[in-house]
Order: sequence, then C-alpha cells, then structure tokens
Amino acid sequence: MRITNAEIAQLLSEIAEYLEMDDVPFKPRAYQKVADAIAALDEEIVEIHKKGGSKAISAIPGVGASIAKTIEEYIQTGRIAQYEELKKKIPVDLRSLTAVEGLGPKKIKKLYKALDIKNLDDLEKAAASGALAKVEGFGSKSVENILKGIEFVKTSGGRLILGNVFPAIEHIKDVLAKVKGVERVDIVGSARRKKETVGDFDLLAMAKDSGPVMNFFVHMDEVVHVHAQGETKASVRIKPGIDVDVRVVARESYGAALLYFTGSKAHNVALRQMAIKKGLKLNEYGLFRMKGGKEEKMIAGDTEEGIYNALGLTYVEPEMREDVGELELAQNHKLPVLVDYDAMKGDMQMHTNWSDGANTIEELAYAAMALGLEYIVITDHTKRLTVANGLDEARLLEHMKAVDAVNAKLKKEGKKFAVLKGSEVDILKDGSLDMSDAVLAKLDVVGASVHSYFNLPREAQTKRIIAAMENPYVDIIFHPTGRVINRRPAYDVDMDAIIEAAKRTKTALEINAFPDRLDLKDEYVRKCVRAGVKLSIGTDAHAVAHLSYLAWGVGQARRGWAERSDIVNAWPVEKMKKMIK
Ligand code: DGT
Ligand code: CA
Ligand code: CA
Ligand code: ZN
Repeated sequence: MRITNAEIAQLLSEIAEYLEMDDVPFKPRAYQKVADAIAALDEEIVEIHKKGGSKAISAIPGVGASIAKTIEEYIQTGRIAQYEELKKKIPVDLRSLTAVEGLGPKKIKKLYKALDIKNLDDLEKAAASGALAKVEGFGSKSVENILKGIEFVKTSGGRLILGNVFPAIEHIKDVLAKVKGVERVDIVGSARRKKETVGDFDLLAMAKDSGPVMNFFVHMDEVVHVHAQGETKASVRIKPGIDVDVRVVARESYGAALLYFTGSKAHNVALRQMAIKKGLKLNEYGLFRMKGGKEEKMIAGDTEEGIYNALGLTYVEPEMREDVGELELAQNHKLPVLVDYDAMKGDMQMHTNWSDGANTIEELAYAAMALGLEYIVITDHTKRLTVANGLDEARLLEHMKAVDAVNAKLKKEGKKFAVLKGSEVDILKDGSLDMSDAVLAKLDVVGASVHSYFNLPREAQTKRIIAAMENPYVDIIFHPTGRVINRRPAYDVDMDAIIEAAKRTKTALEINAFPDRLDLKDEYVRKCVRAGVKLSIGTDAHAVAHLSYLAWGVGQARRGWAERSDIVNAWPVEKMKKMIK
C-alpha cells in the first residue's frame, strides 16, 4: 500500500506533540514545521525518496538530515521506532484529543497521568462526572470550555478539509484517466464546488464500457475497503480514511451526469423544478421532452452548458451551485463573472525565517515567480507574537533593508517581479497595535491580526477589530474571524459591523487561502462583495510549498461570487497599491 504525504505529516506532527509533552526544547517546532511542509508538498515523498533517498528528502526546505532519516525509516519499514516508543509511554488518541480547543500536549499528558484519559469518550465522561474539574489546572471554567470543544469536534466531525485531501483524490483521478477505454475523468460533488470541507469525493468517468474501469478502481492499491460495487458505480474507502464514489457514464449523457453529481442537491432540485415547468424532465441521463408521461426526445445531455441553455439559463459556475439566488441571476443573464483561478497577480501574506517561516525572502520570491505571480508581500509577525519570533521595530527596519536587497538583486537579473514590504501586526486587546505608526508608515502593506484574547465578548471583540481598521496604516485585516476549520471556531464578532467599518475605513478583508482557514467563509465573502468591500487573498505561507494554496483562496472567493474587481491582488502591483489605503 502506498504511503501518503498526509500520513507522514500526521506522524511527524504527533511526534512533535509527544516531544512537547516532555518539554524537549526546539525539537517539537522542528518536527511540526516539517509536518506542515510535507502536508503542503505537491510531489509524493515516496517518489522523492525513490529518486534520491533521504538526501533528497532533506533537500526539502526546512527538513534536516535527522528528520529525513526518520521519514526514510517509515518508508522502508512502515514504522518509526521513536514514535512507537513515545506512543507506548502515553498511549492516547492524539489526533482527536488535540482537536479539542484548549487541549495541548501538556494538558493531555496530565489528564492521562491523572485520570487515564485516552480519547474523546474518556474525556467527555471525566468532564461529566466532575473528575476533570478536580485535576489541578482544570477549573470549572476550563471544563466548560472542554465540553464546548468536544461538541465542536463532534459536529464538525467526519468532514475532511478539501485542500488537505485534494492531492490524494487528484492522484486517483489521474490514475483512472489512464485506464484503457476511459475518455475523461472529472472530480465532481462538493469538491468541484470547492466547498471548504467534503463528506466524500465523487468522480465521474466517461467510457463506453464501464466494466474495466470499475474493476480497476476497486482493485487499486489505495483502496482499503469496498463499500459497494455495481456495474456503473462503486464506492470505496481509500487511505487515509477518505470515501470515494465513482460513476461511469457514456458520452451522450456526460453533461447531465456532471451536472447531477456536481450538485448541490438543492441546486439540482431547483433545476428539475424549472424543467418540469417547461414540460421537460431532467435527470442524470439528460434533459427530455415529455409526451403522455413518457420521454419523447432527449434535447440536451452531452454538455452542462447545453442543458442550462435549453432551460433558458446561462451556464452557472460550479462554485455558485448552492441554490442561494444563482438560478434567478442565470435566468436574467446577470450572473457575476467570477474571478479566474489564473487571475491572481500577487500574494498578500507570507512569512519568512525572520519570524516563523521556513524560507528566506529570496526563496519565496523565486518560488512565487515560478508560479507566475508578479509580486508578493512579505508579512512577518511582529513583537507581541514572541512564539513566532515576531519582529520589533528595529528588526522590522532591518527586514525592510533585506527586502530592498532582494529587489535590487532581482532587478539586476532583469526580473520583473516586486517584493513588497509588509507586516502582520498584532492587534492588542484594546485595538491598538504592537508596532509604532512611524514604522508602519514605511511599509507598503500593513495587515493586522488577532492572535490573542479569542474569548472577548462579542461587543468588545468587534470594537477591538474596528479600532485596528481605523488606524490609517492598516490596509488589511488578516484572517478576520480567526477560525481554524474542524479545530477552532471563529471568535464572536459582529461581521456586519466589521464589514461596514471596512467599507468606511477602506480596509480590505482577507480571504486566508490556507486550506484549514479559508477565513472569510463564503457567506461573508458574499456580504463583502455586496457591500463593495475589497478582498485580499493571502496564502499565509510559512514555507515555499504553501504558495500554491492561493488557488484555494480563489475558490473561496468564487464561492462568495467575487469578481476580479473585488480582489486587490488580482490587479497589477500599481493598481493594487491604489486599491488599498
Ligand atoms: P458532501 O459529499 O457531503 O461534501 O457533498 P456532495 O454535494 O458531494 O454530496 P454527495 O457526495 O452526497 O453527492 C454528490 C452529488 O450527487 C450531490 O452534490 C448532488 C447529487 N445527489 C446525490 N444525491 C442526490 C439526490 O438525492 N437528489 C439529487 N437531486 N441529487 C443528488
Ligand atoms: Ca461528495
Ligand atoms: Ca458521494
Ligand atoms: Zn497569522
């Protein structure tokens, strides 16, 4: 069975957590950074290893020789001795326990020692029985928070973060596309609609004869369980715990099947109603004219566009198919022209090794250039964020000189690429910033973020963020609601008030492209678009590999009906500068 990047990343991340339990200095961060870098990697680690052994692995930025050896051990033997030893000492389900907000490795160890808590069930029981509140450091307040955290994990449970599992599904798509007789394969379902989380993956294949595809699919290396297998559809589970449905359809019905299996269900139901009103019938095989209760003639079916048009509608982009008003616009031919995936000219948030990133300014610049971008904004953390090695005023001034130096070098090489001076400034509890205005004035772009006091009451939290927007140097509020999908809920803020203040103060709001953030969520993006508030898409890259996340940010923008004119970094650098404060 193939070893996936996600699996290796998970193991390294658990090693980091175990080491943190034991107060080992530096190492936990090193392991975690490598885990993040590997999770973001496009290339399969197994392939890298096949080509160049552990040496090739250690060439990945941020990966040292010793962790590379650990990864090699796993690839060669299927186990990591160090991990198994750590796990033996404290045999807990780290993945689910750390998912509970406020439960870090140290607390998990404490609870294991005190109450033998190994998993969410144990934790919930201990919280309910009152045993938890008696453990030193766990008052009634923190028990309450833990119960809330468990509830959150449970309700979000089971859904996977699209960007994290997408490489696994794309791989399957590519393999299926090579099967003899297969003319085309598409990812459909919620993944095609770019929903931030997906319940399962759906694939559609075009082939005259479904037999060989079905047979190949259920016998793939990645498959760990076959839920169901029929003549034209099958449903399986692949590593690491992802369900995949596949259907095989003939050419003449392919558009109808694409439409049907892309969903959403609500969009489909609404379309079918429109068909009925026209005396037509729409199903996954086509659009039919009816006569005497019988299908008389298929009038569309091979393309989605043909079906929309036959129903009197303009083609609706998959990201908009949620039955939230898009069909009315399609009827009136007034759909927005969504921002294209290749429209992005810059990336507005990233971190270098000056704070908590893995790469240098220069490395990020070259990598962004290779991705076709024209500019990047370097936004290292500032001083309050000591855990991220945040910059104080003096270091930020030096950092600006370093950016100048990189720009000078690029110019000398004849490269048309700009590295902009930026910063991710901390918003303090009272809404003031942790950097002086005099220094902020020297930057091209200032982003401000909440990284502390997540639990302020709604009114105070809202006031705090609005106060930051009122600073004349703050151009963008980064990850405006602070959520981390499946891990941490958004803090309590009045988004309508924030959007109104953003409009008034001409502050852009960020769509953070990191797959487990995508903050703003689609509904808020739509509100911004409607209000005329500008959006900024930033990858928040902490390593070169994260730069490719930009596309997930664009997907989220499209789900929020954003056009190119709504996104500041879909514009060339000069125009972008004019669009921010
Ligand atoms: P998920 O998997 O929960 O993230 O969401 P989807 O949208 O991928 O849902 P899924 O996998 O259950 O089904 C894929 C698509 O198939 C769905 O978006 C629409 C279509 N579909 C499934 N069941 C029905 C149904 O009962 N009626 C209609 N009209 N369409 C359906
Ligand atoms: Ca699905
Ligand atoms: Ca499905
Ligand atoms: Zn941040």
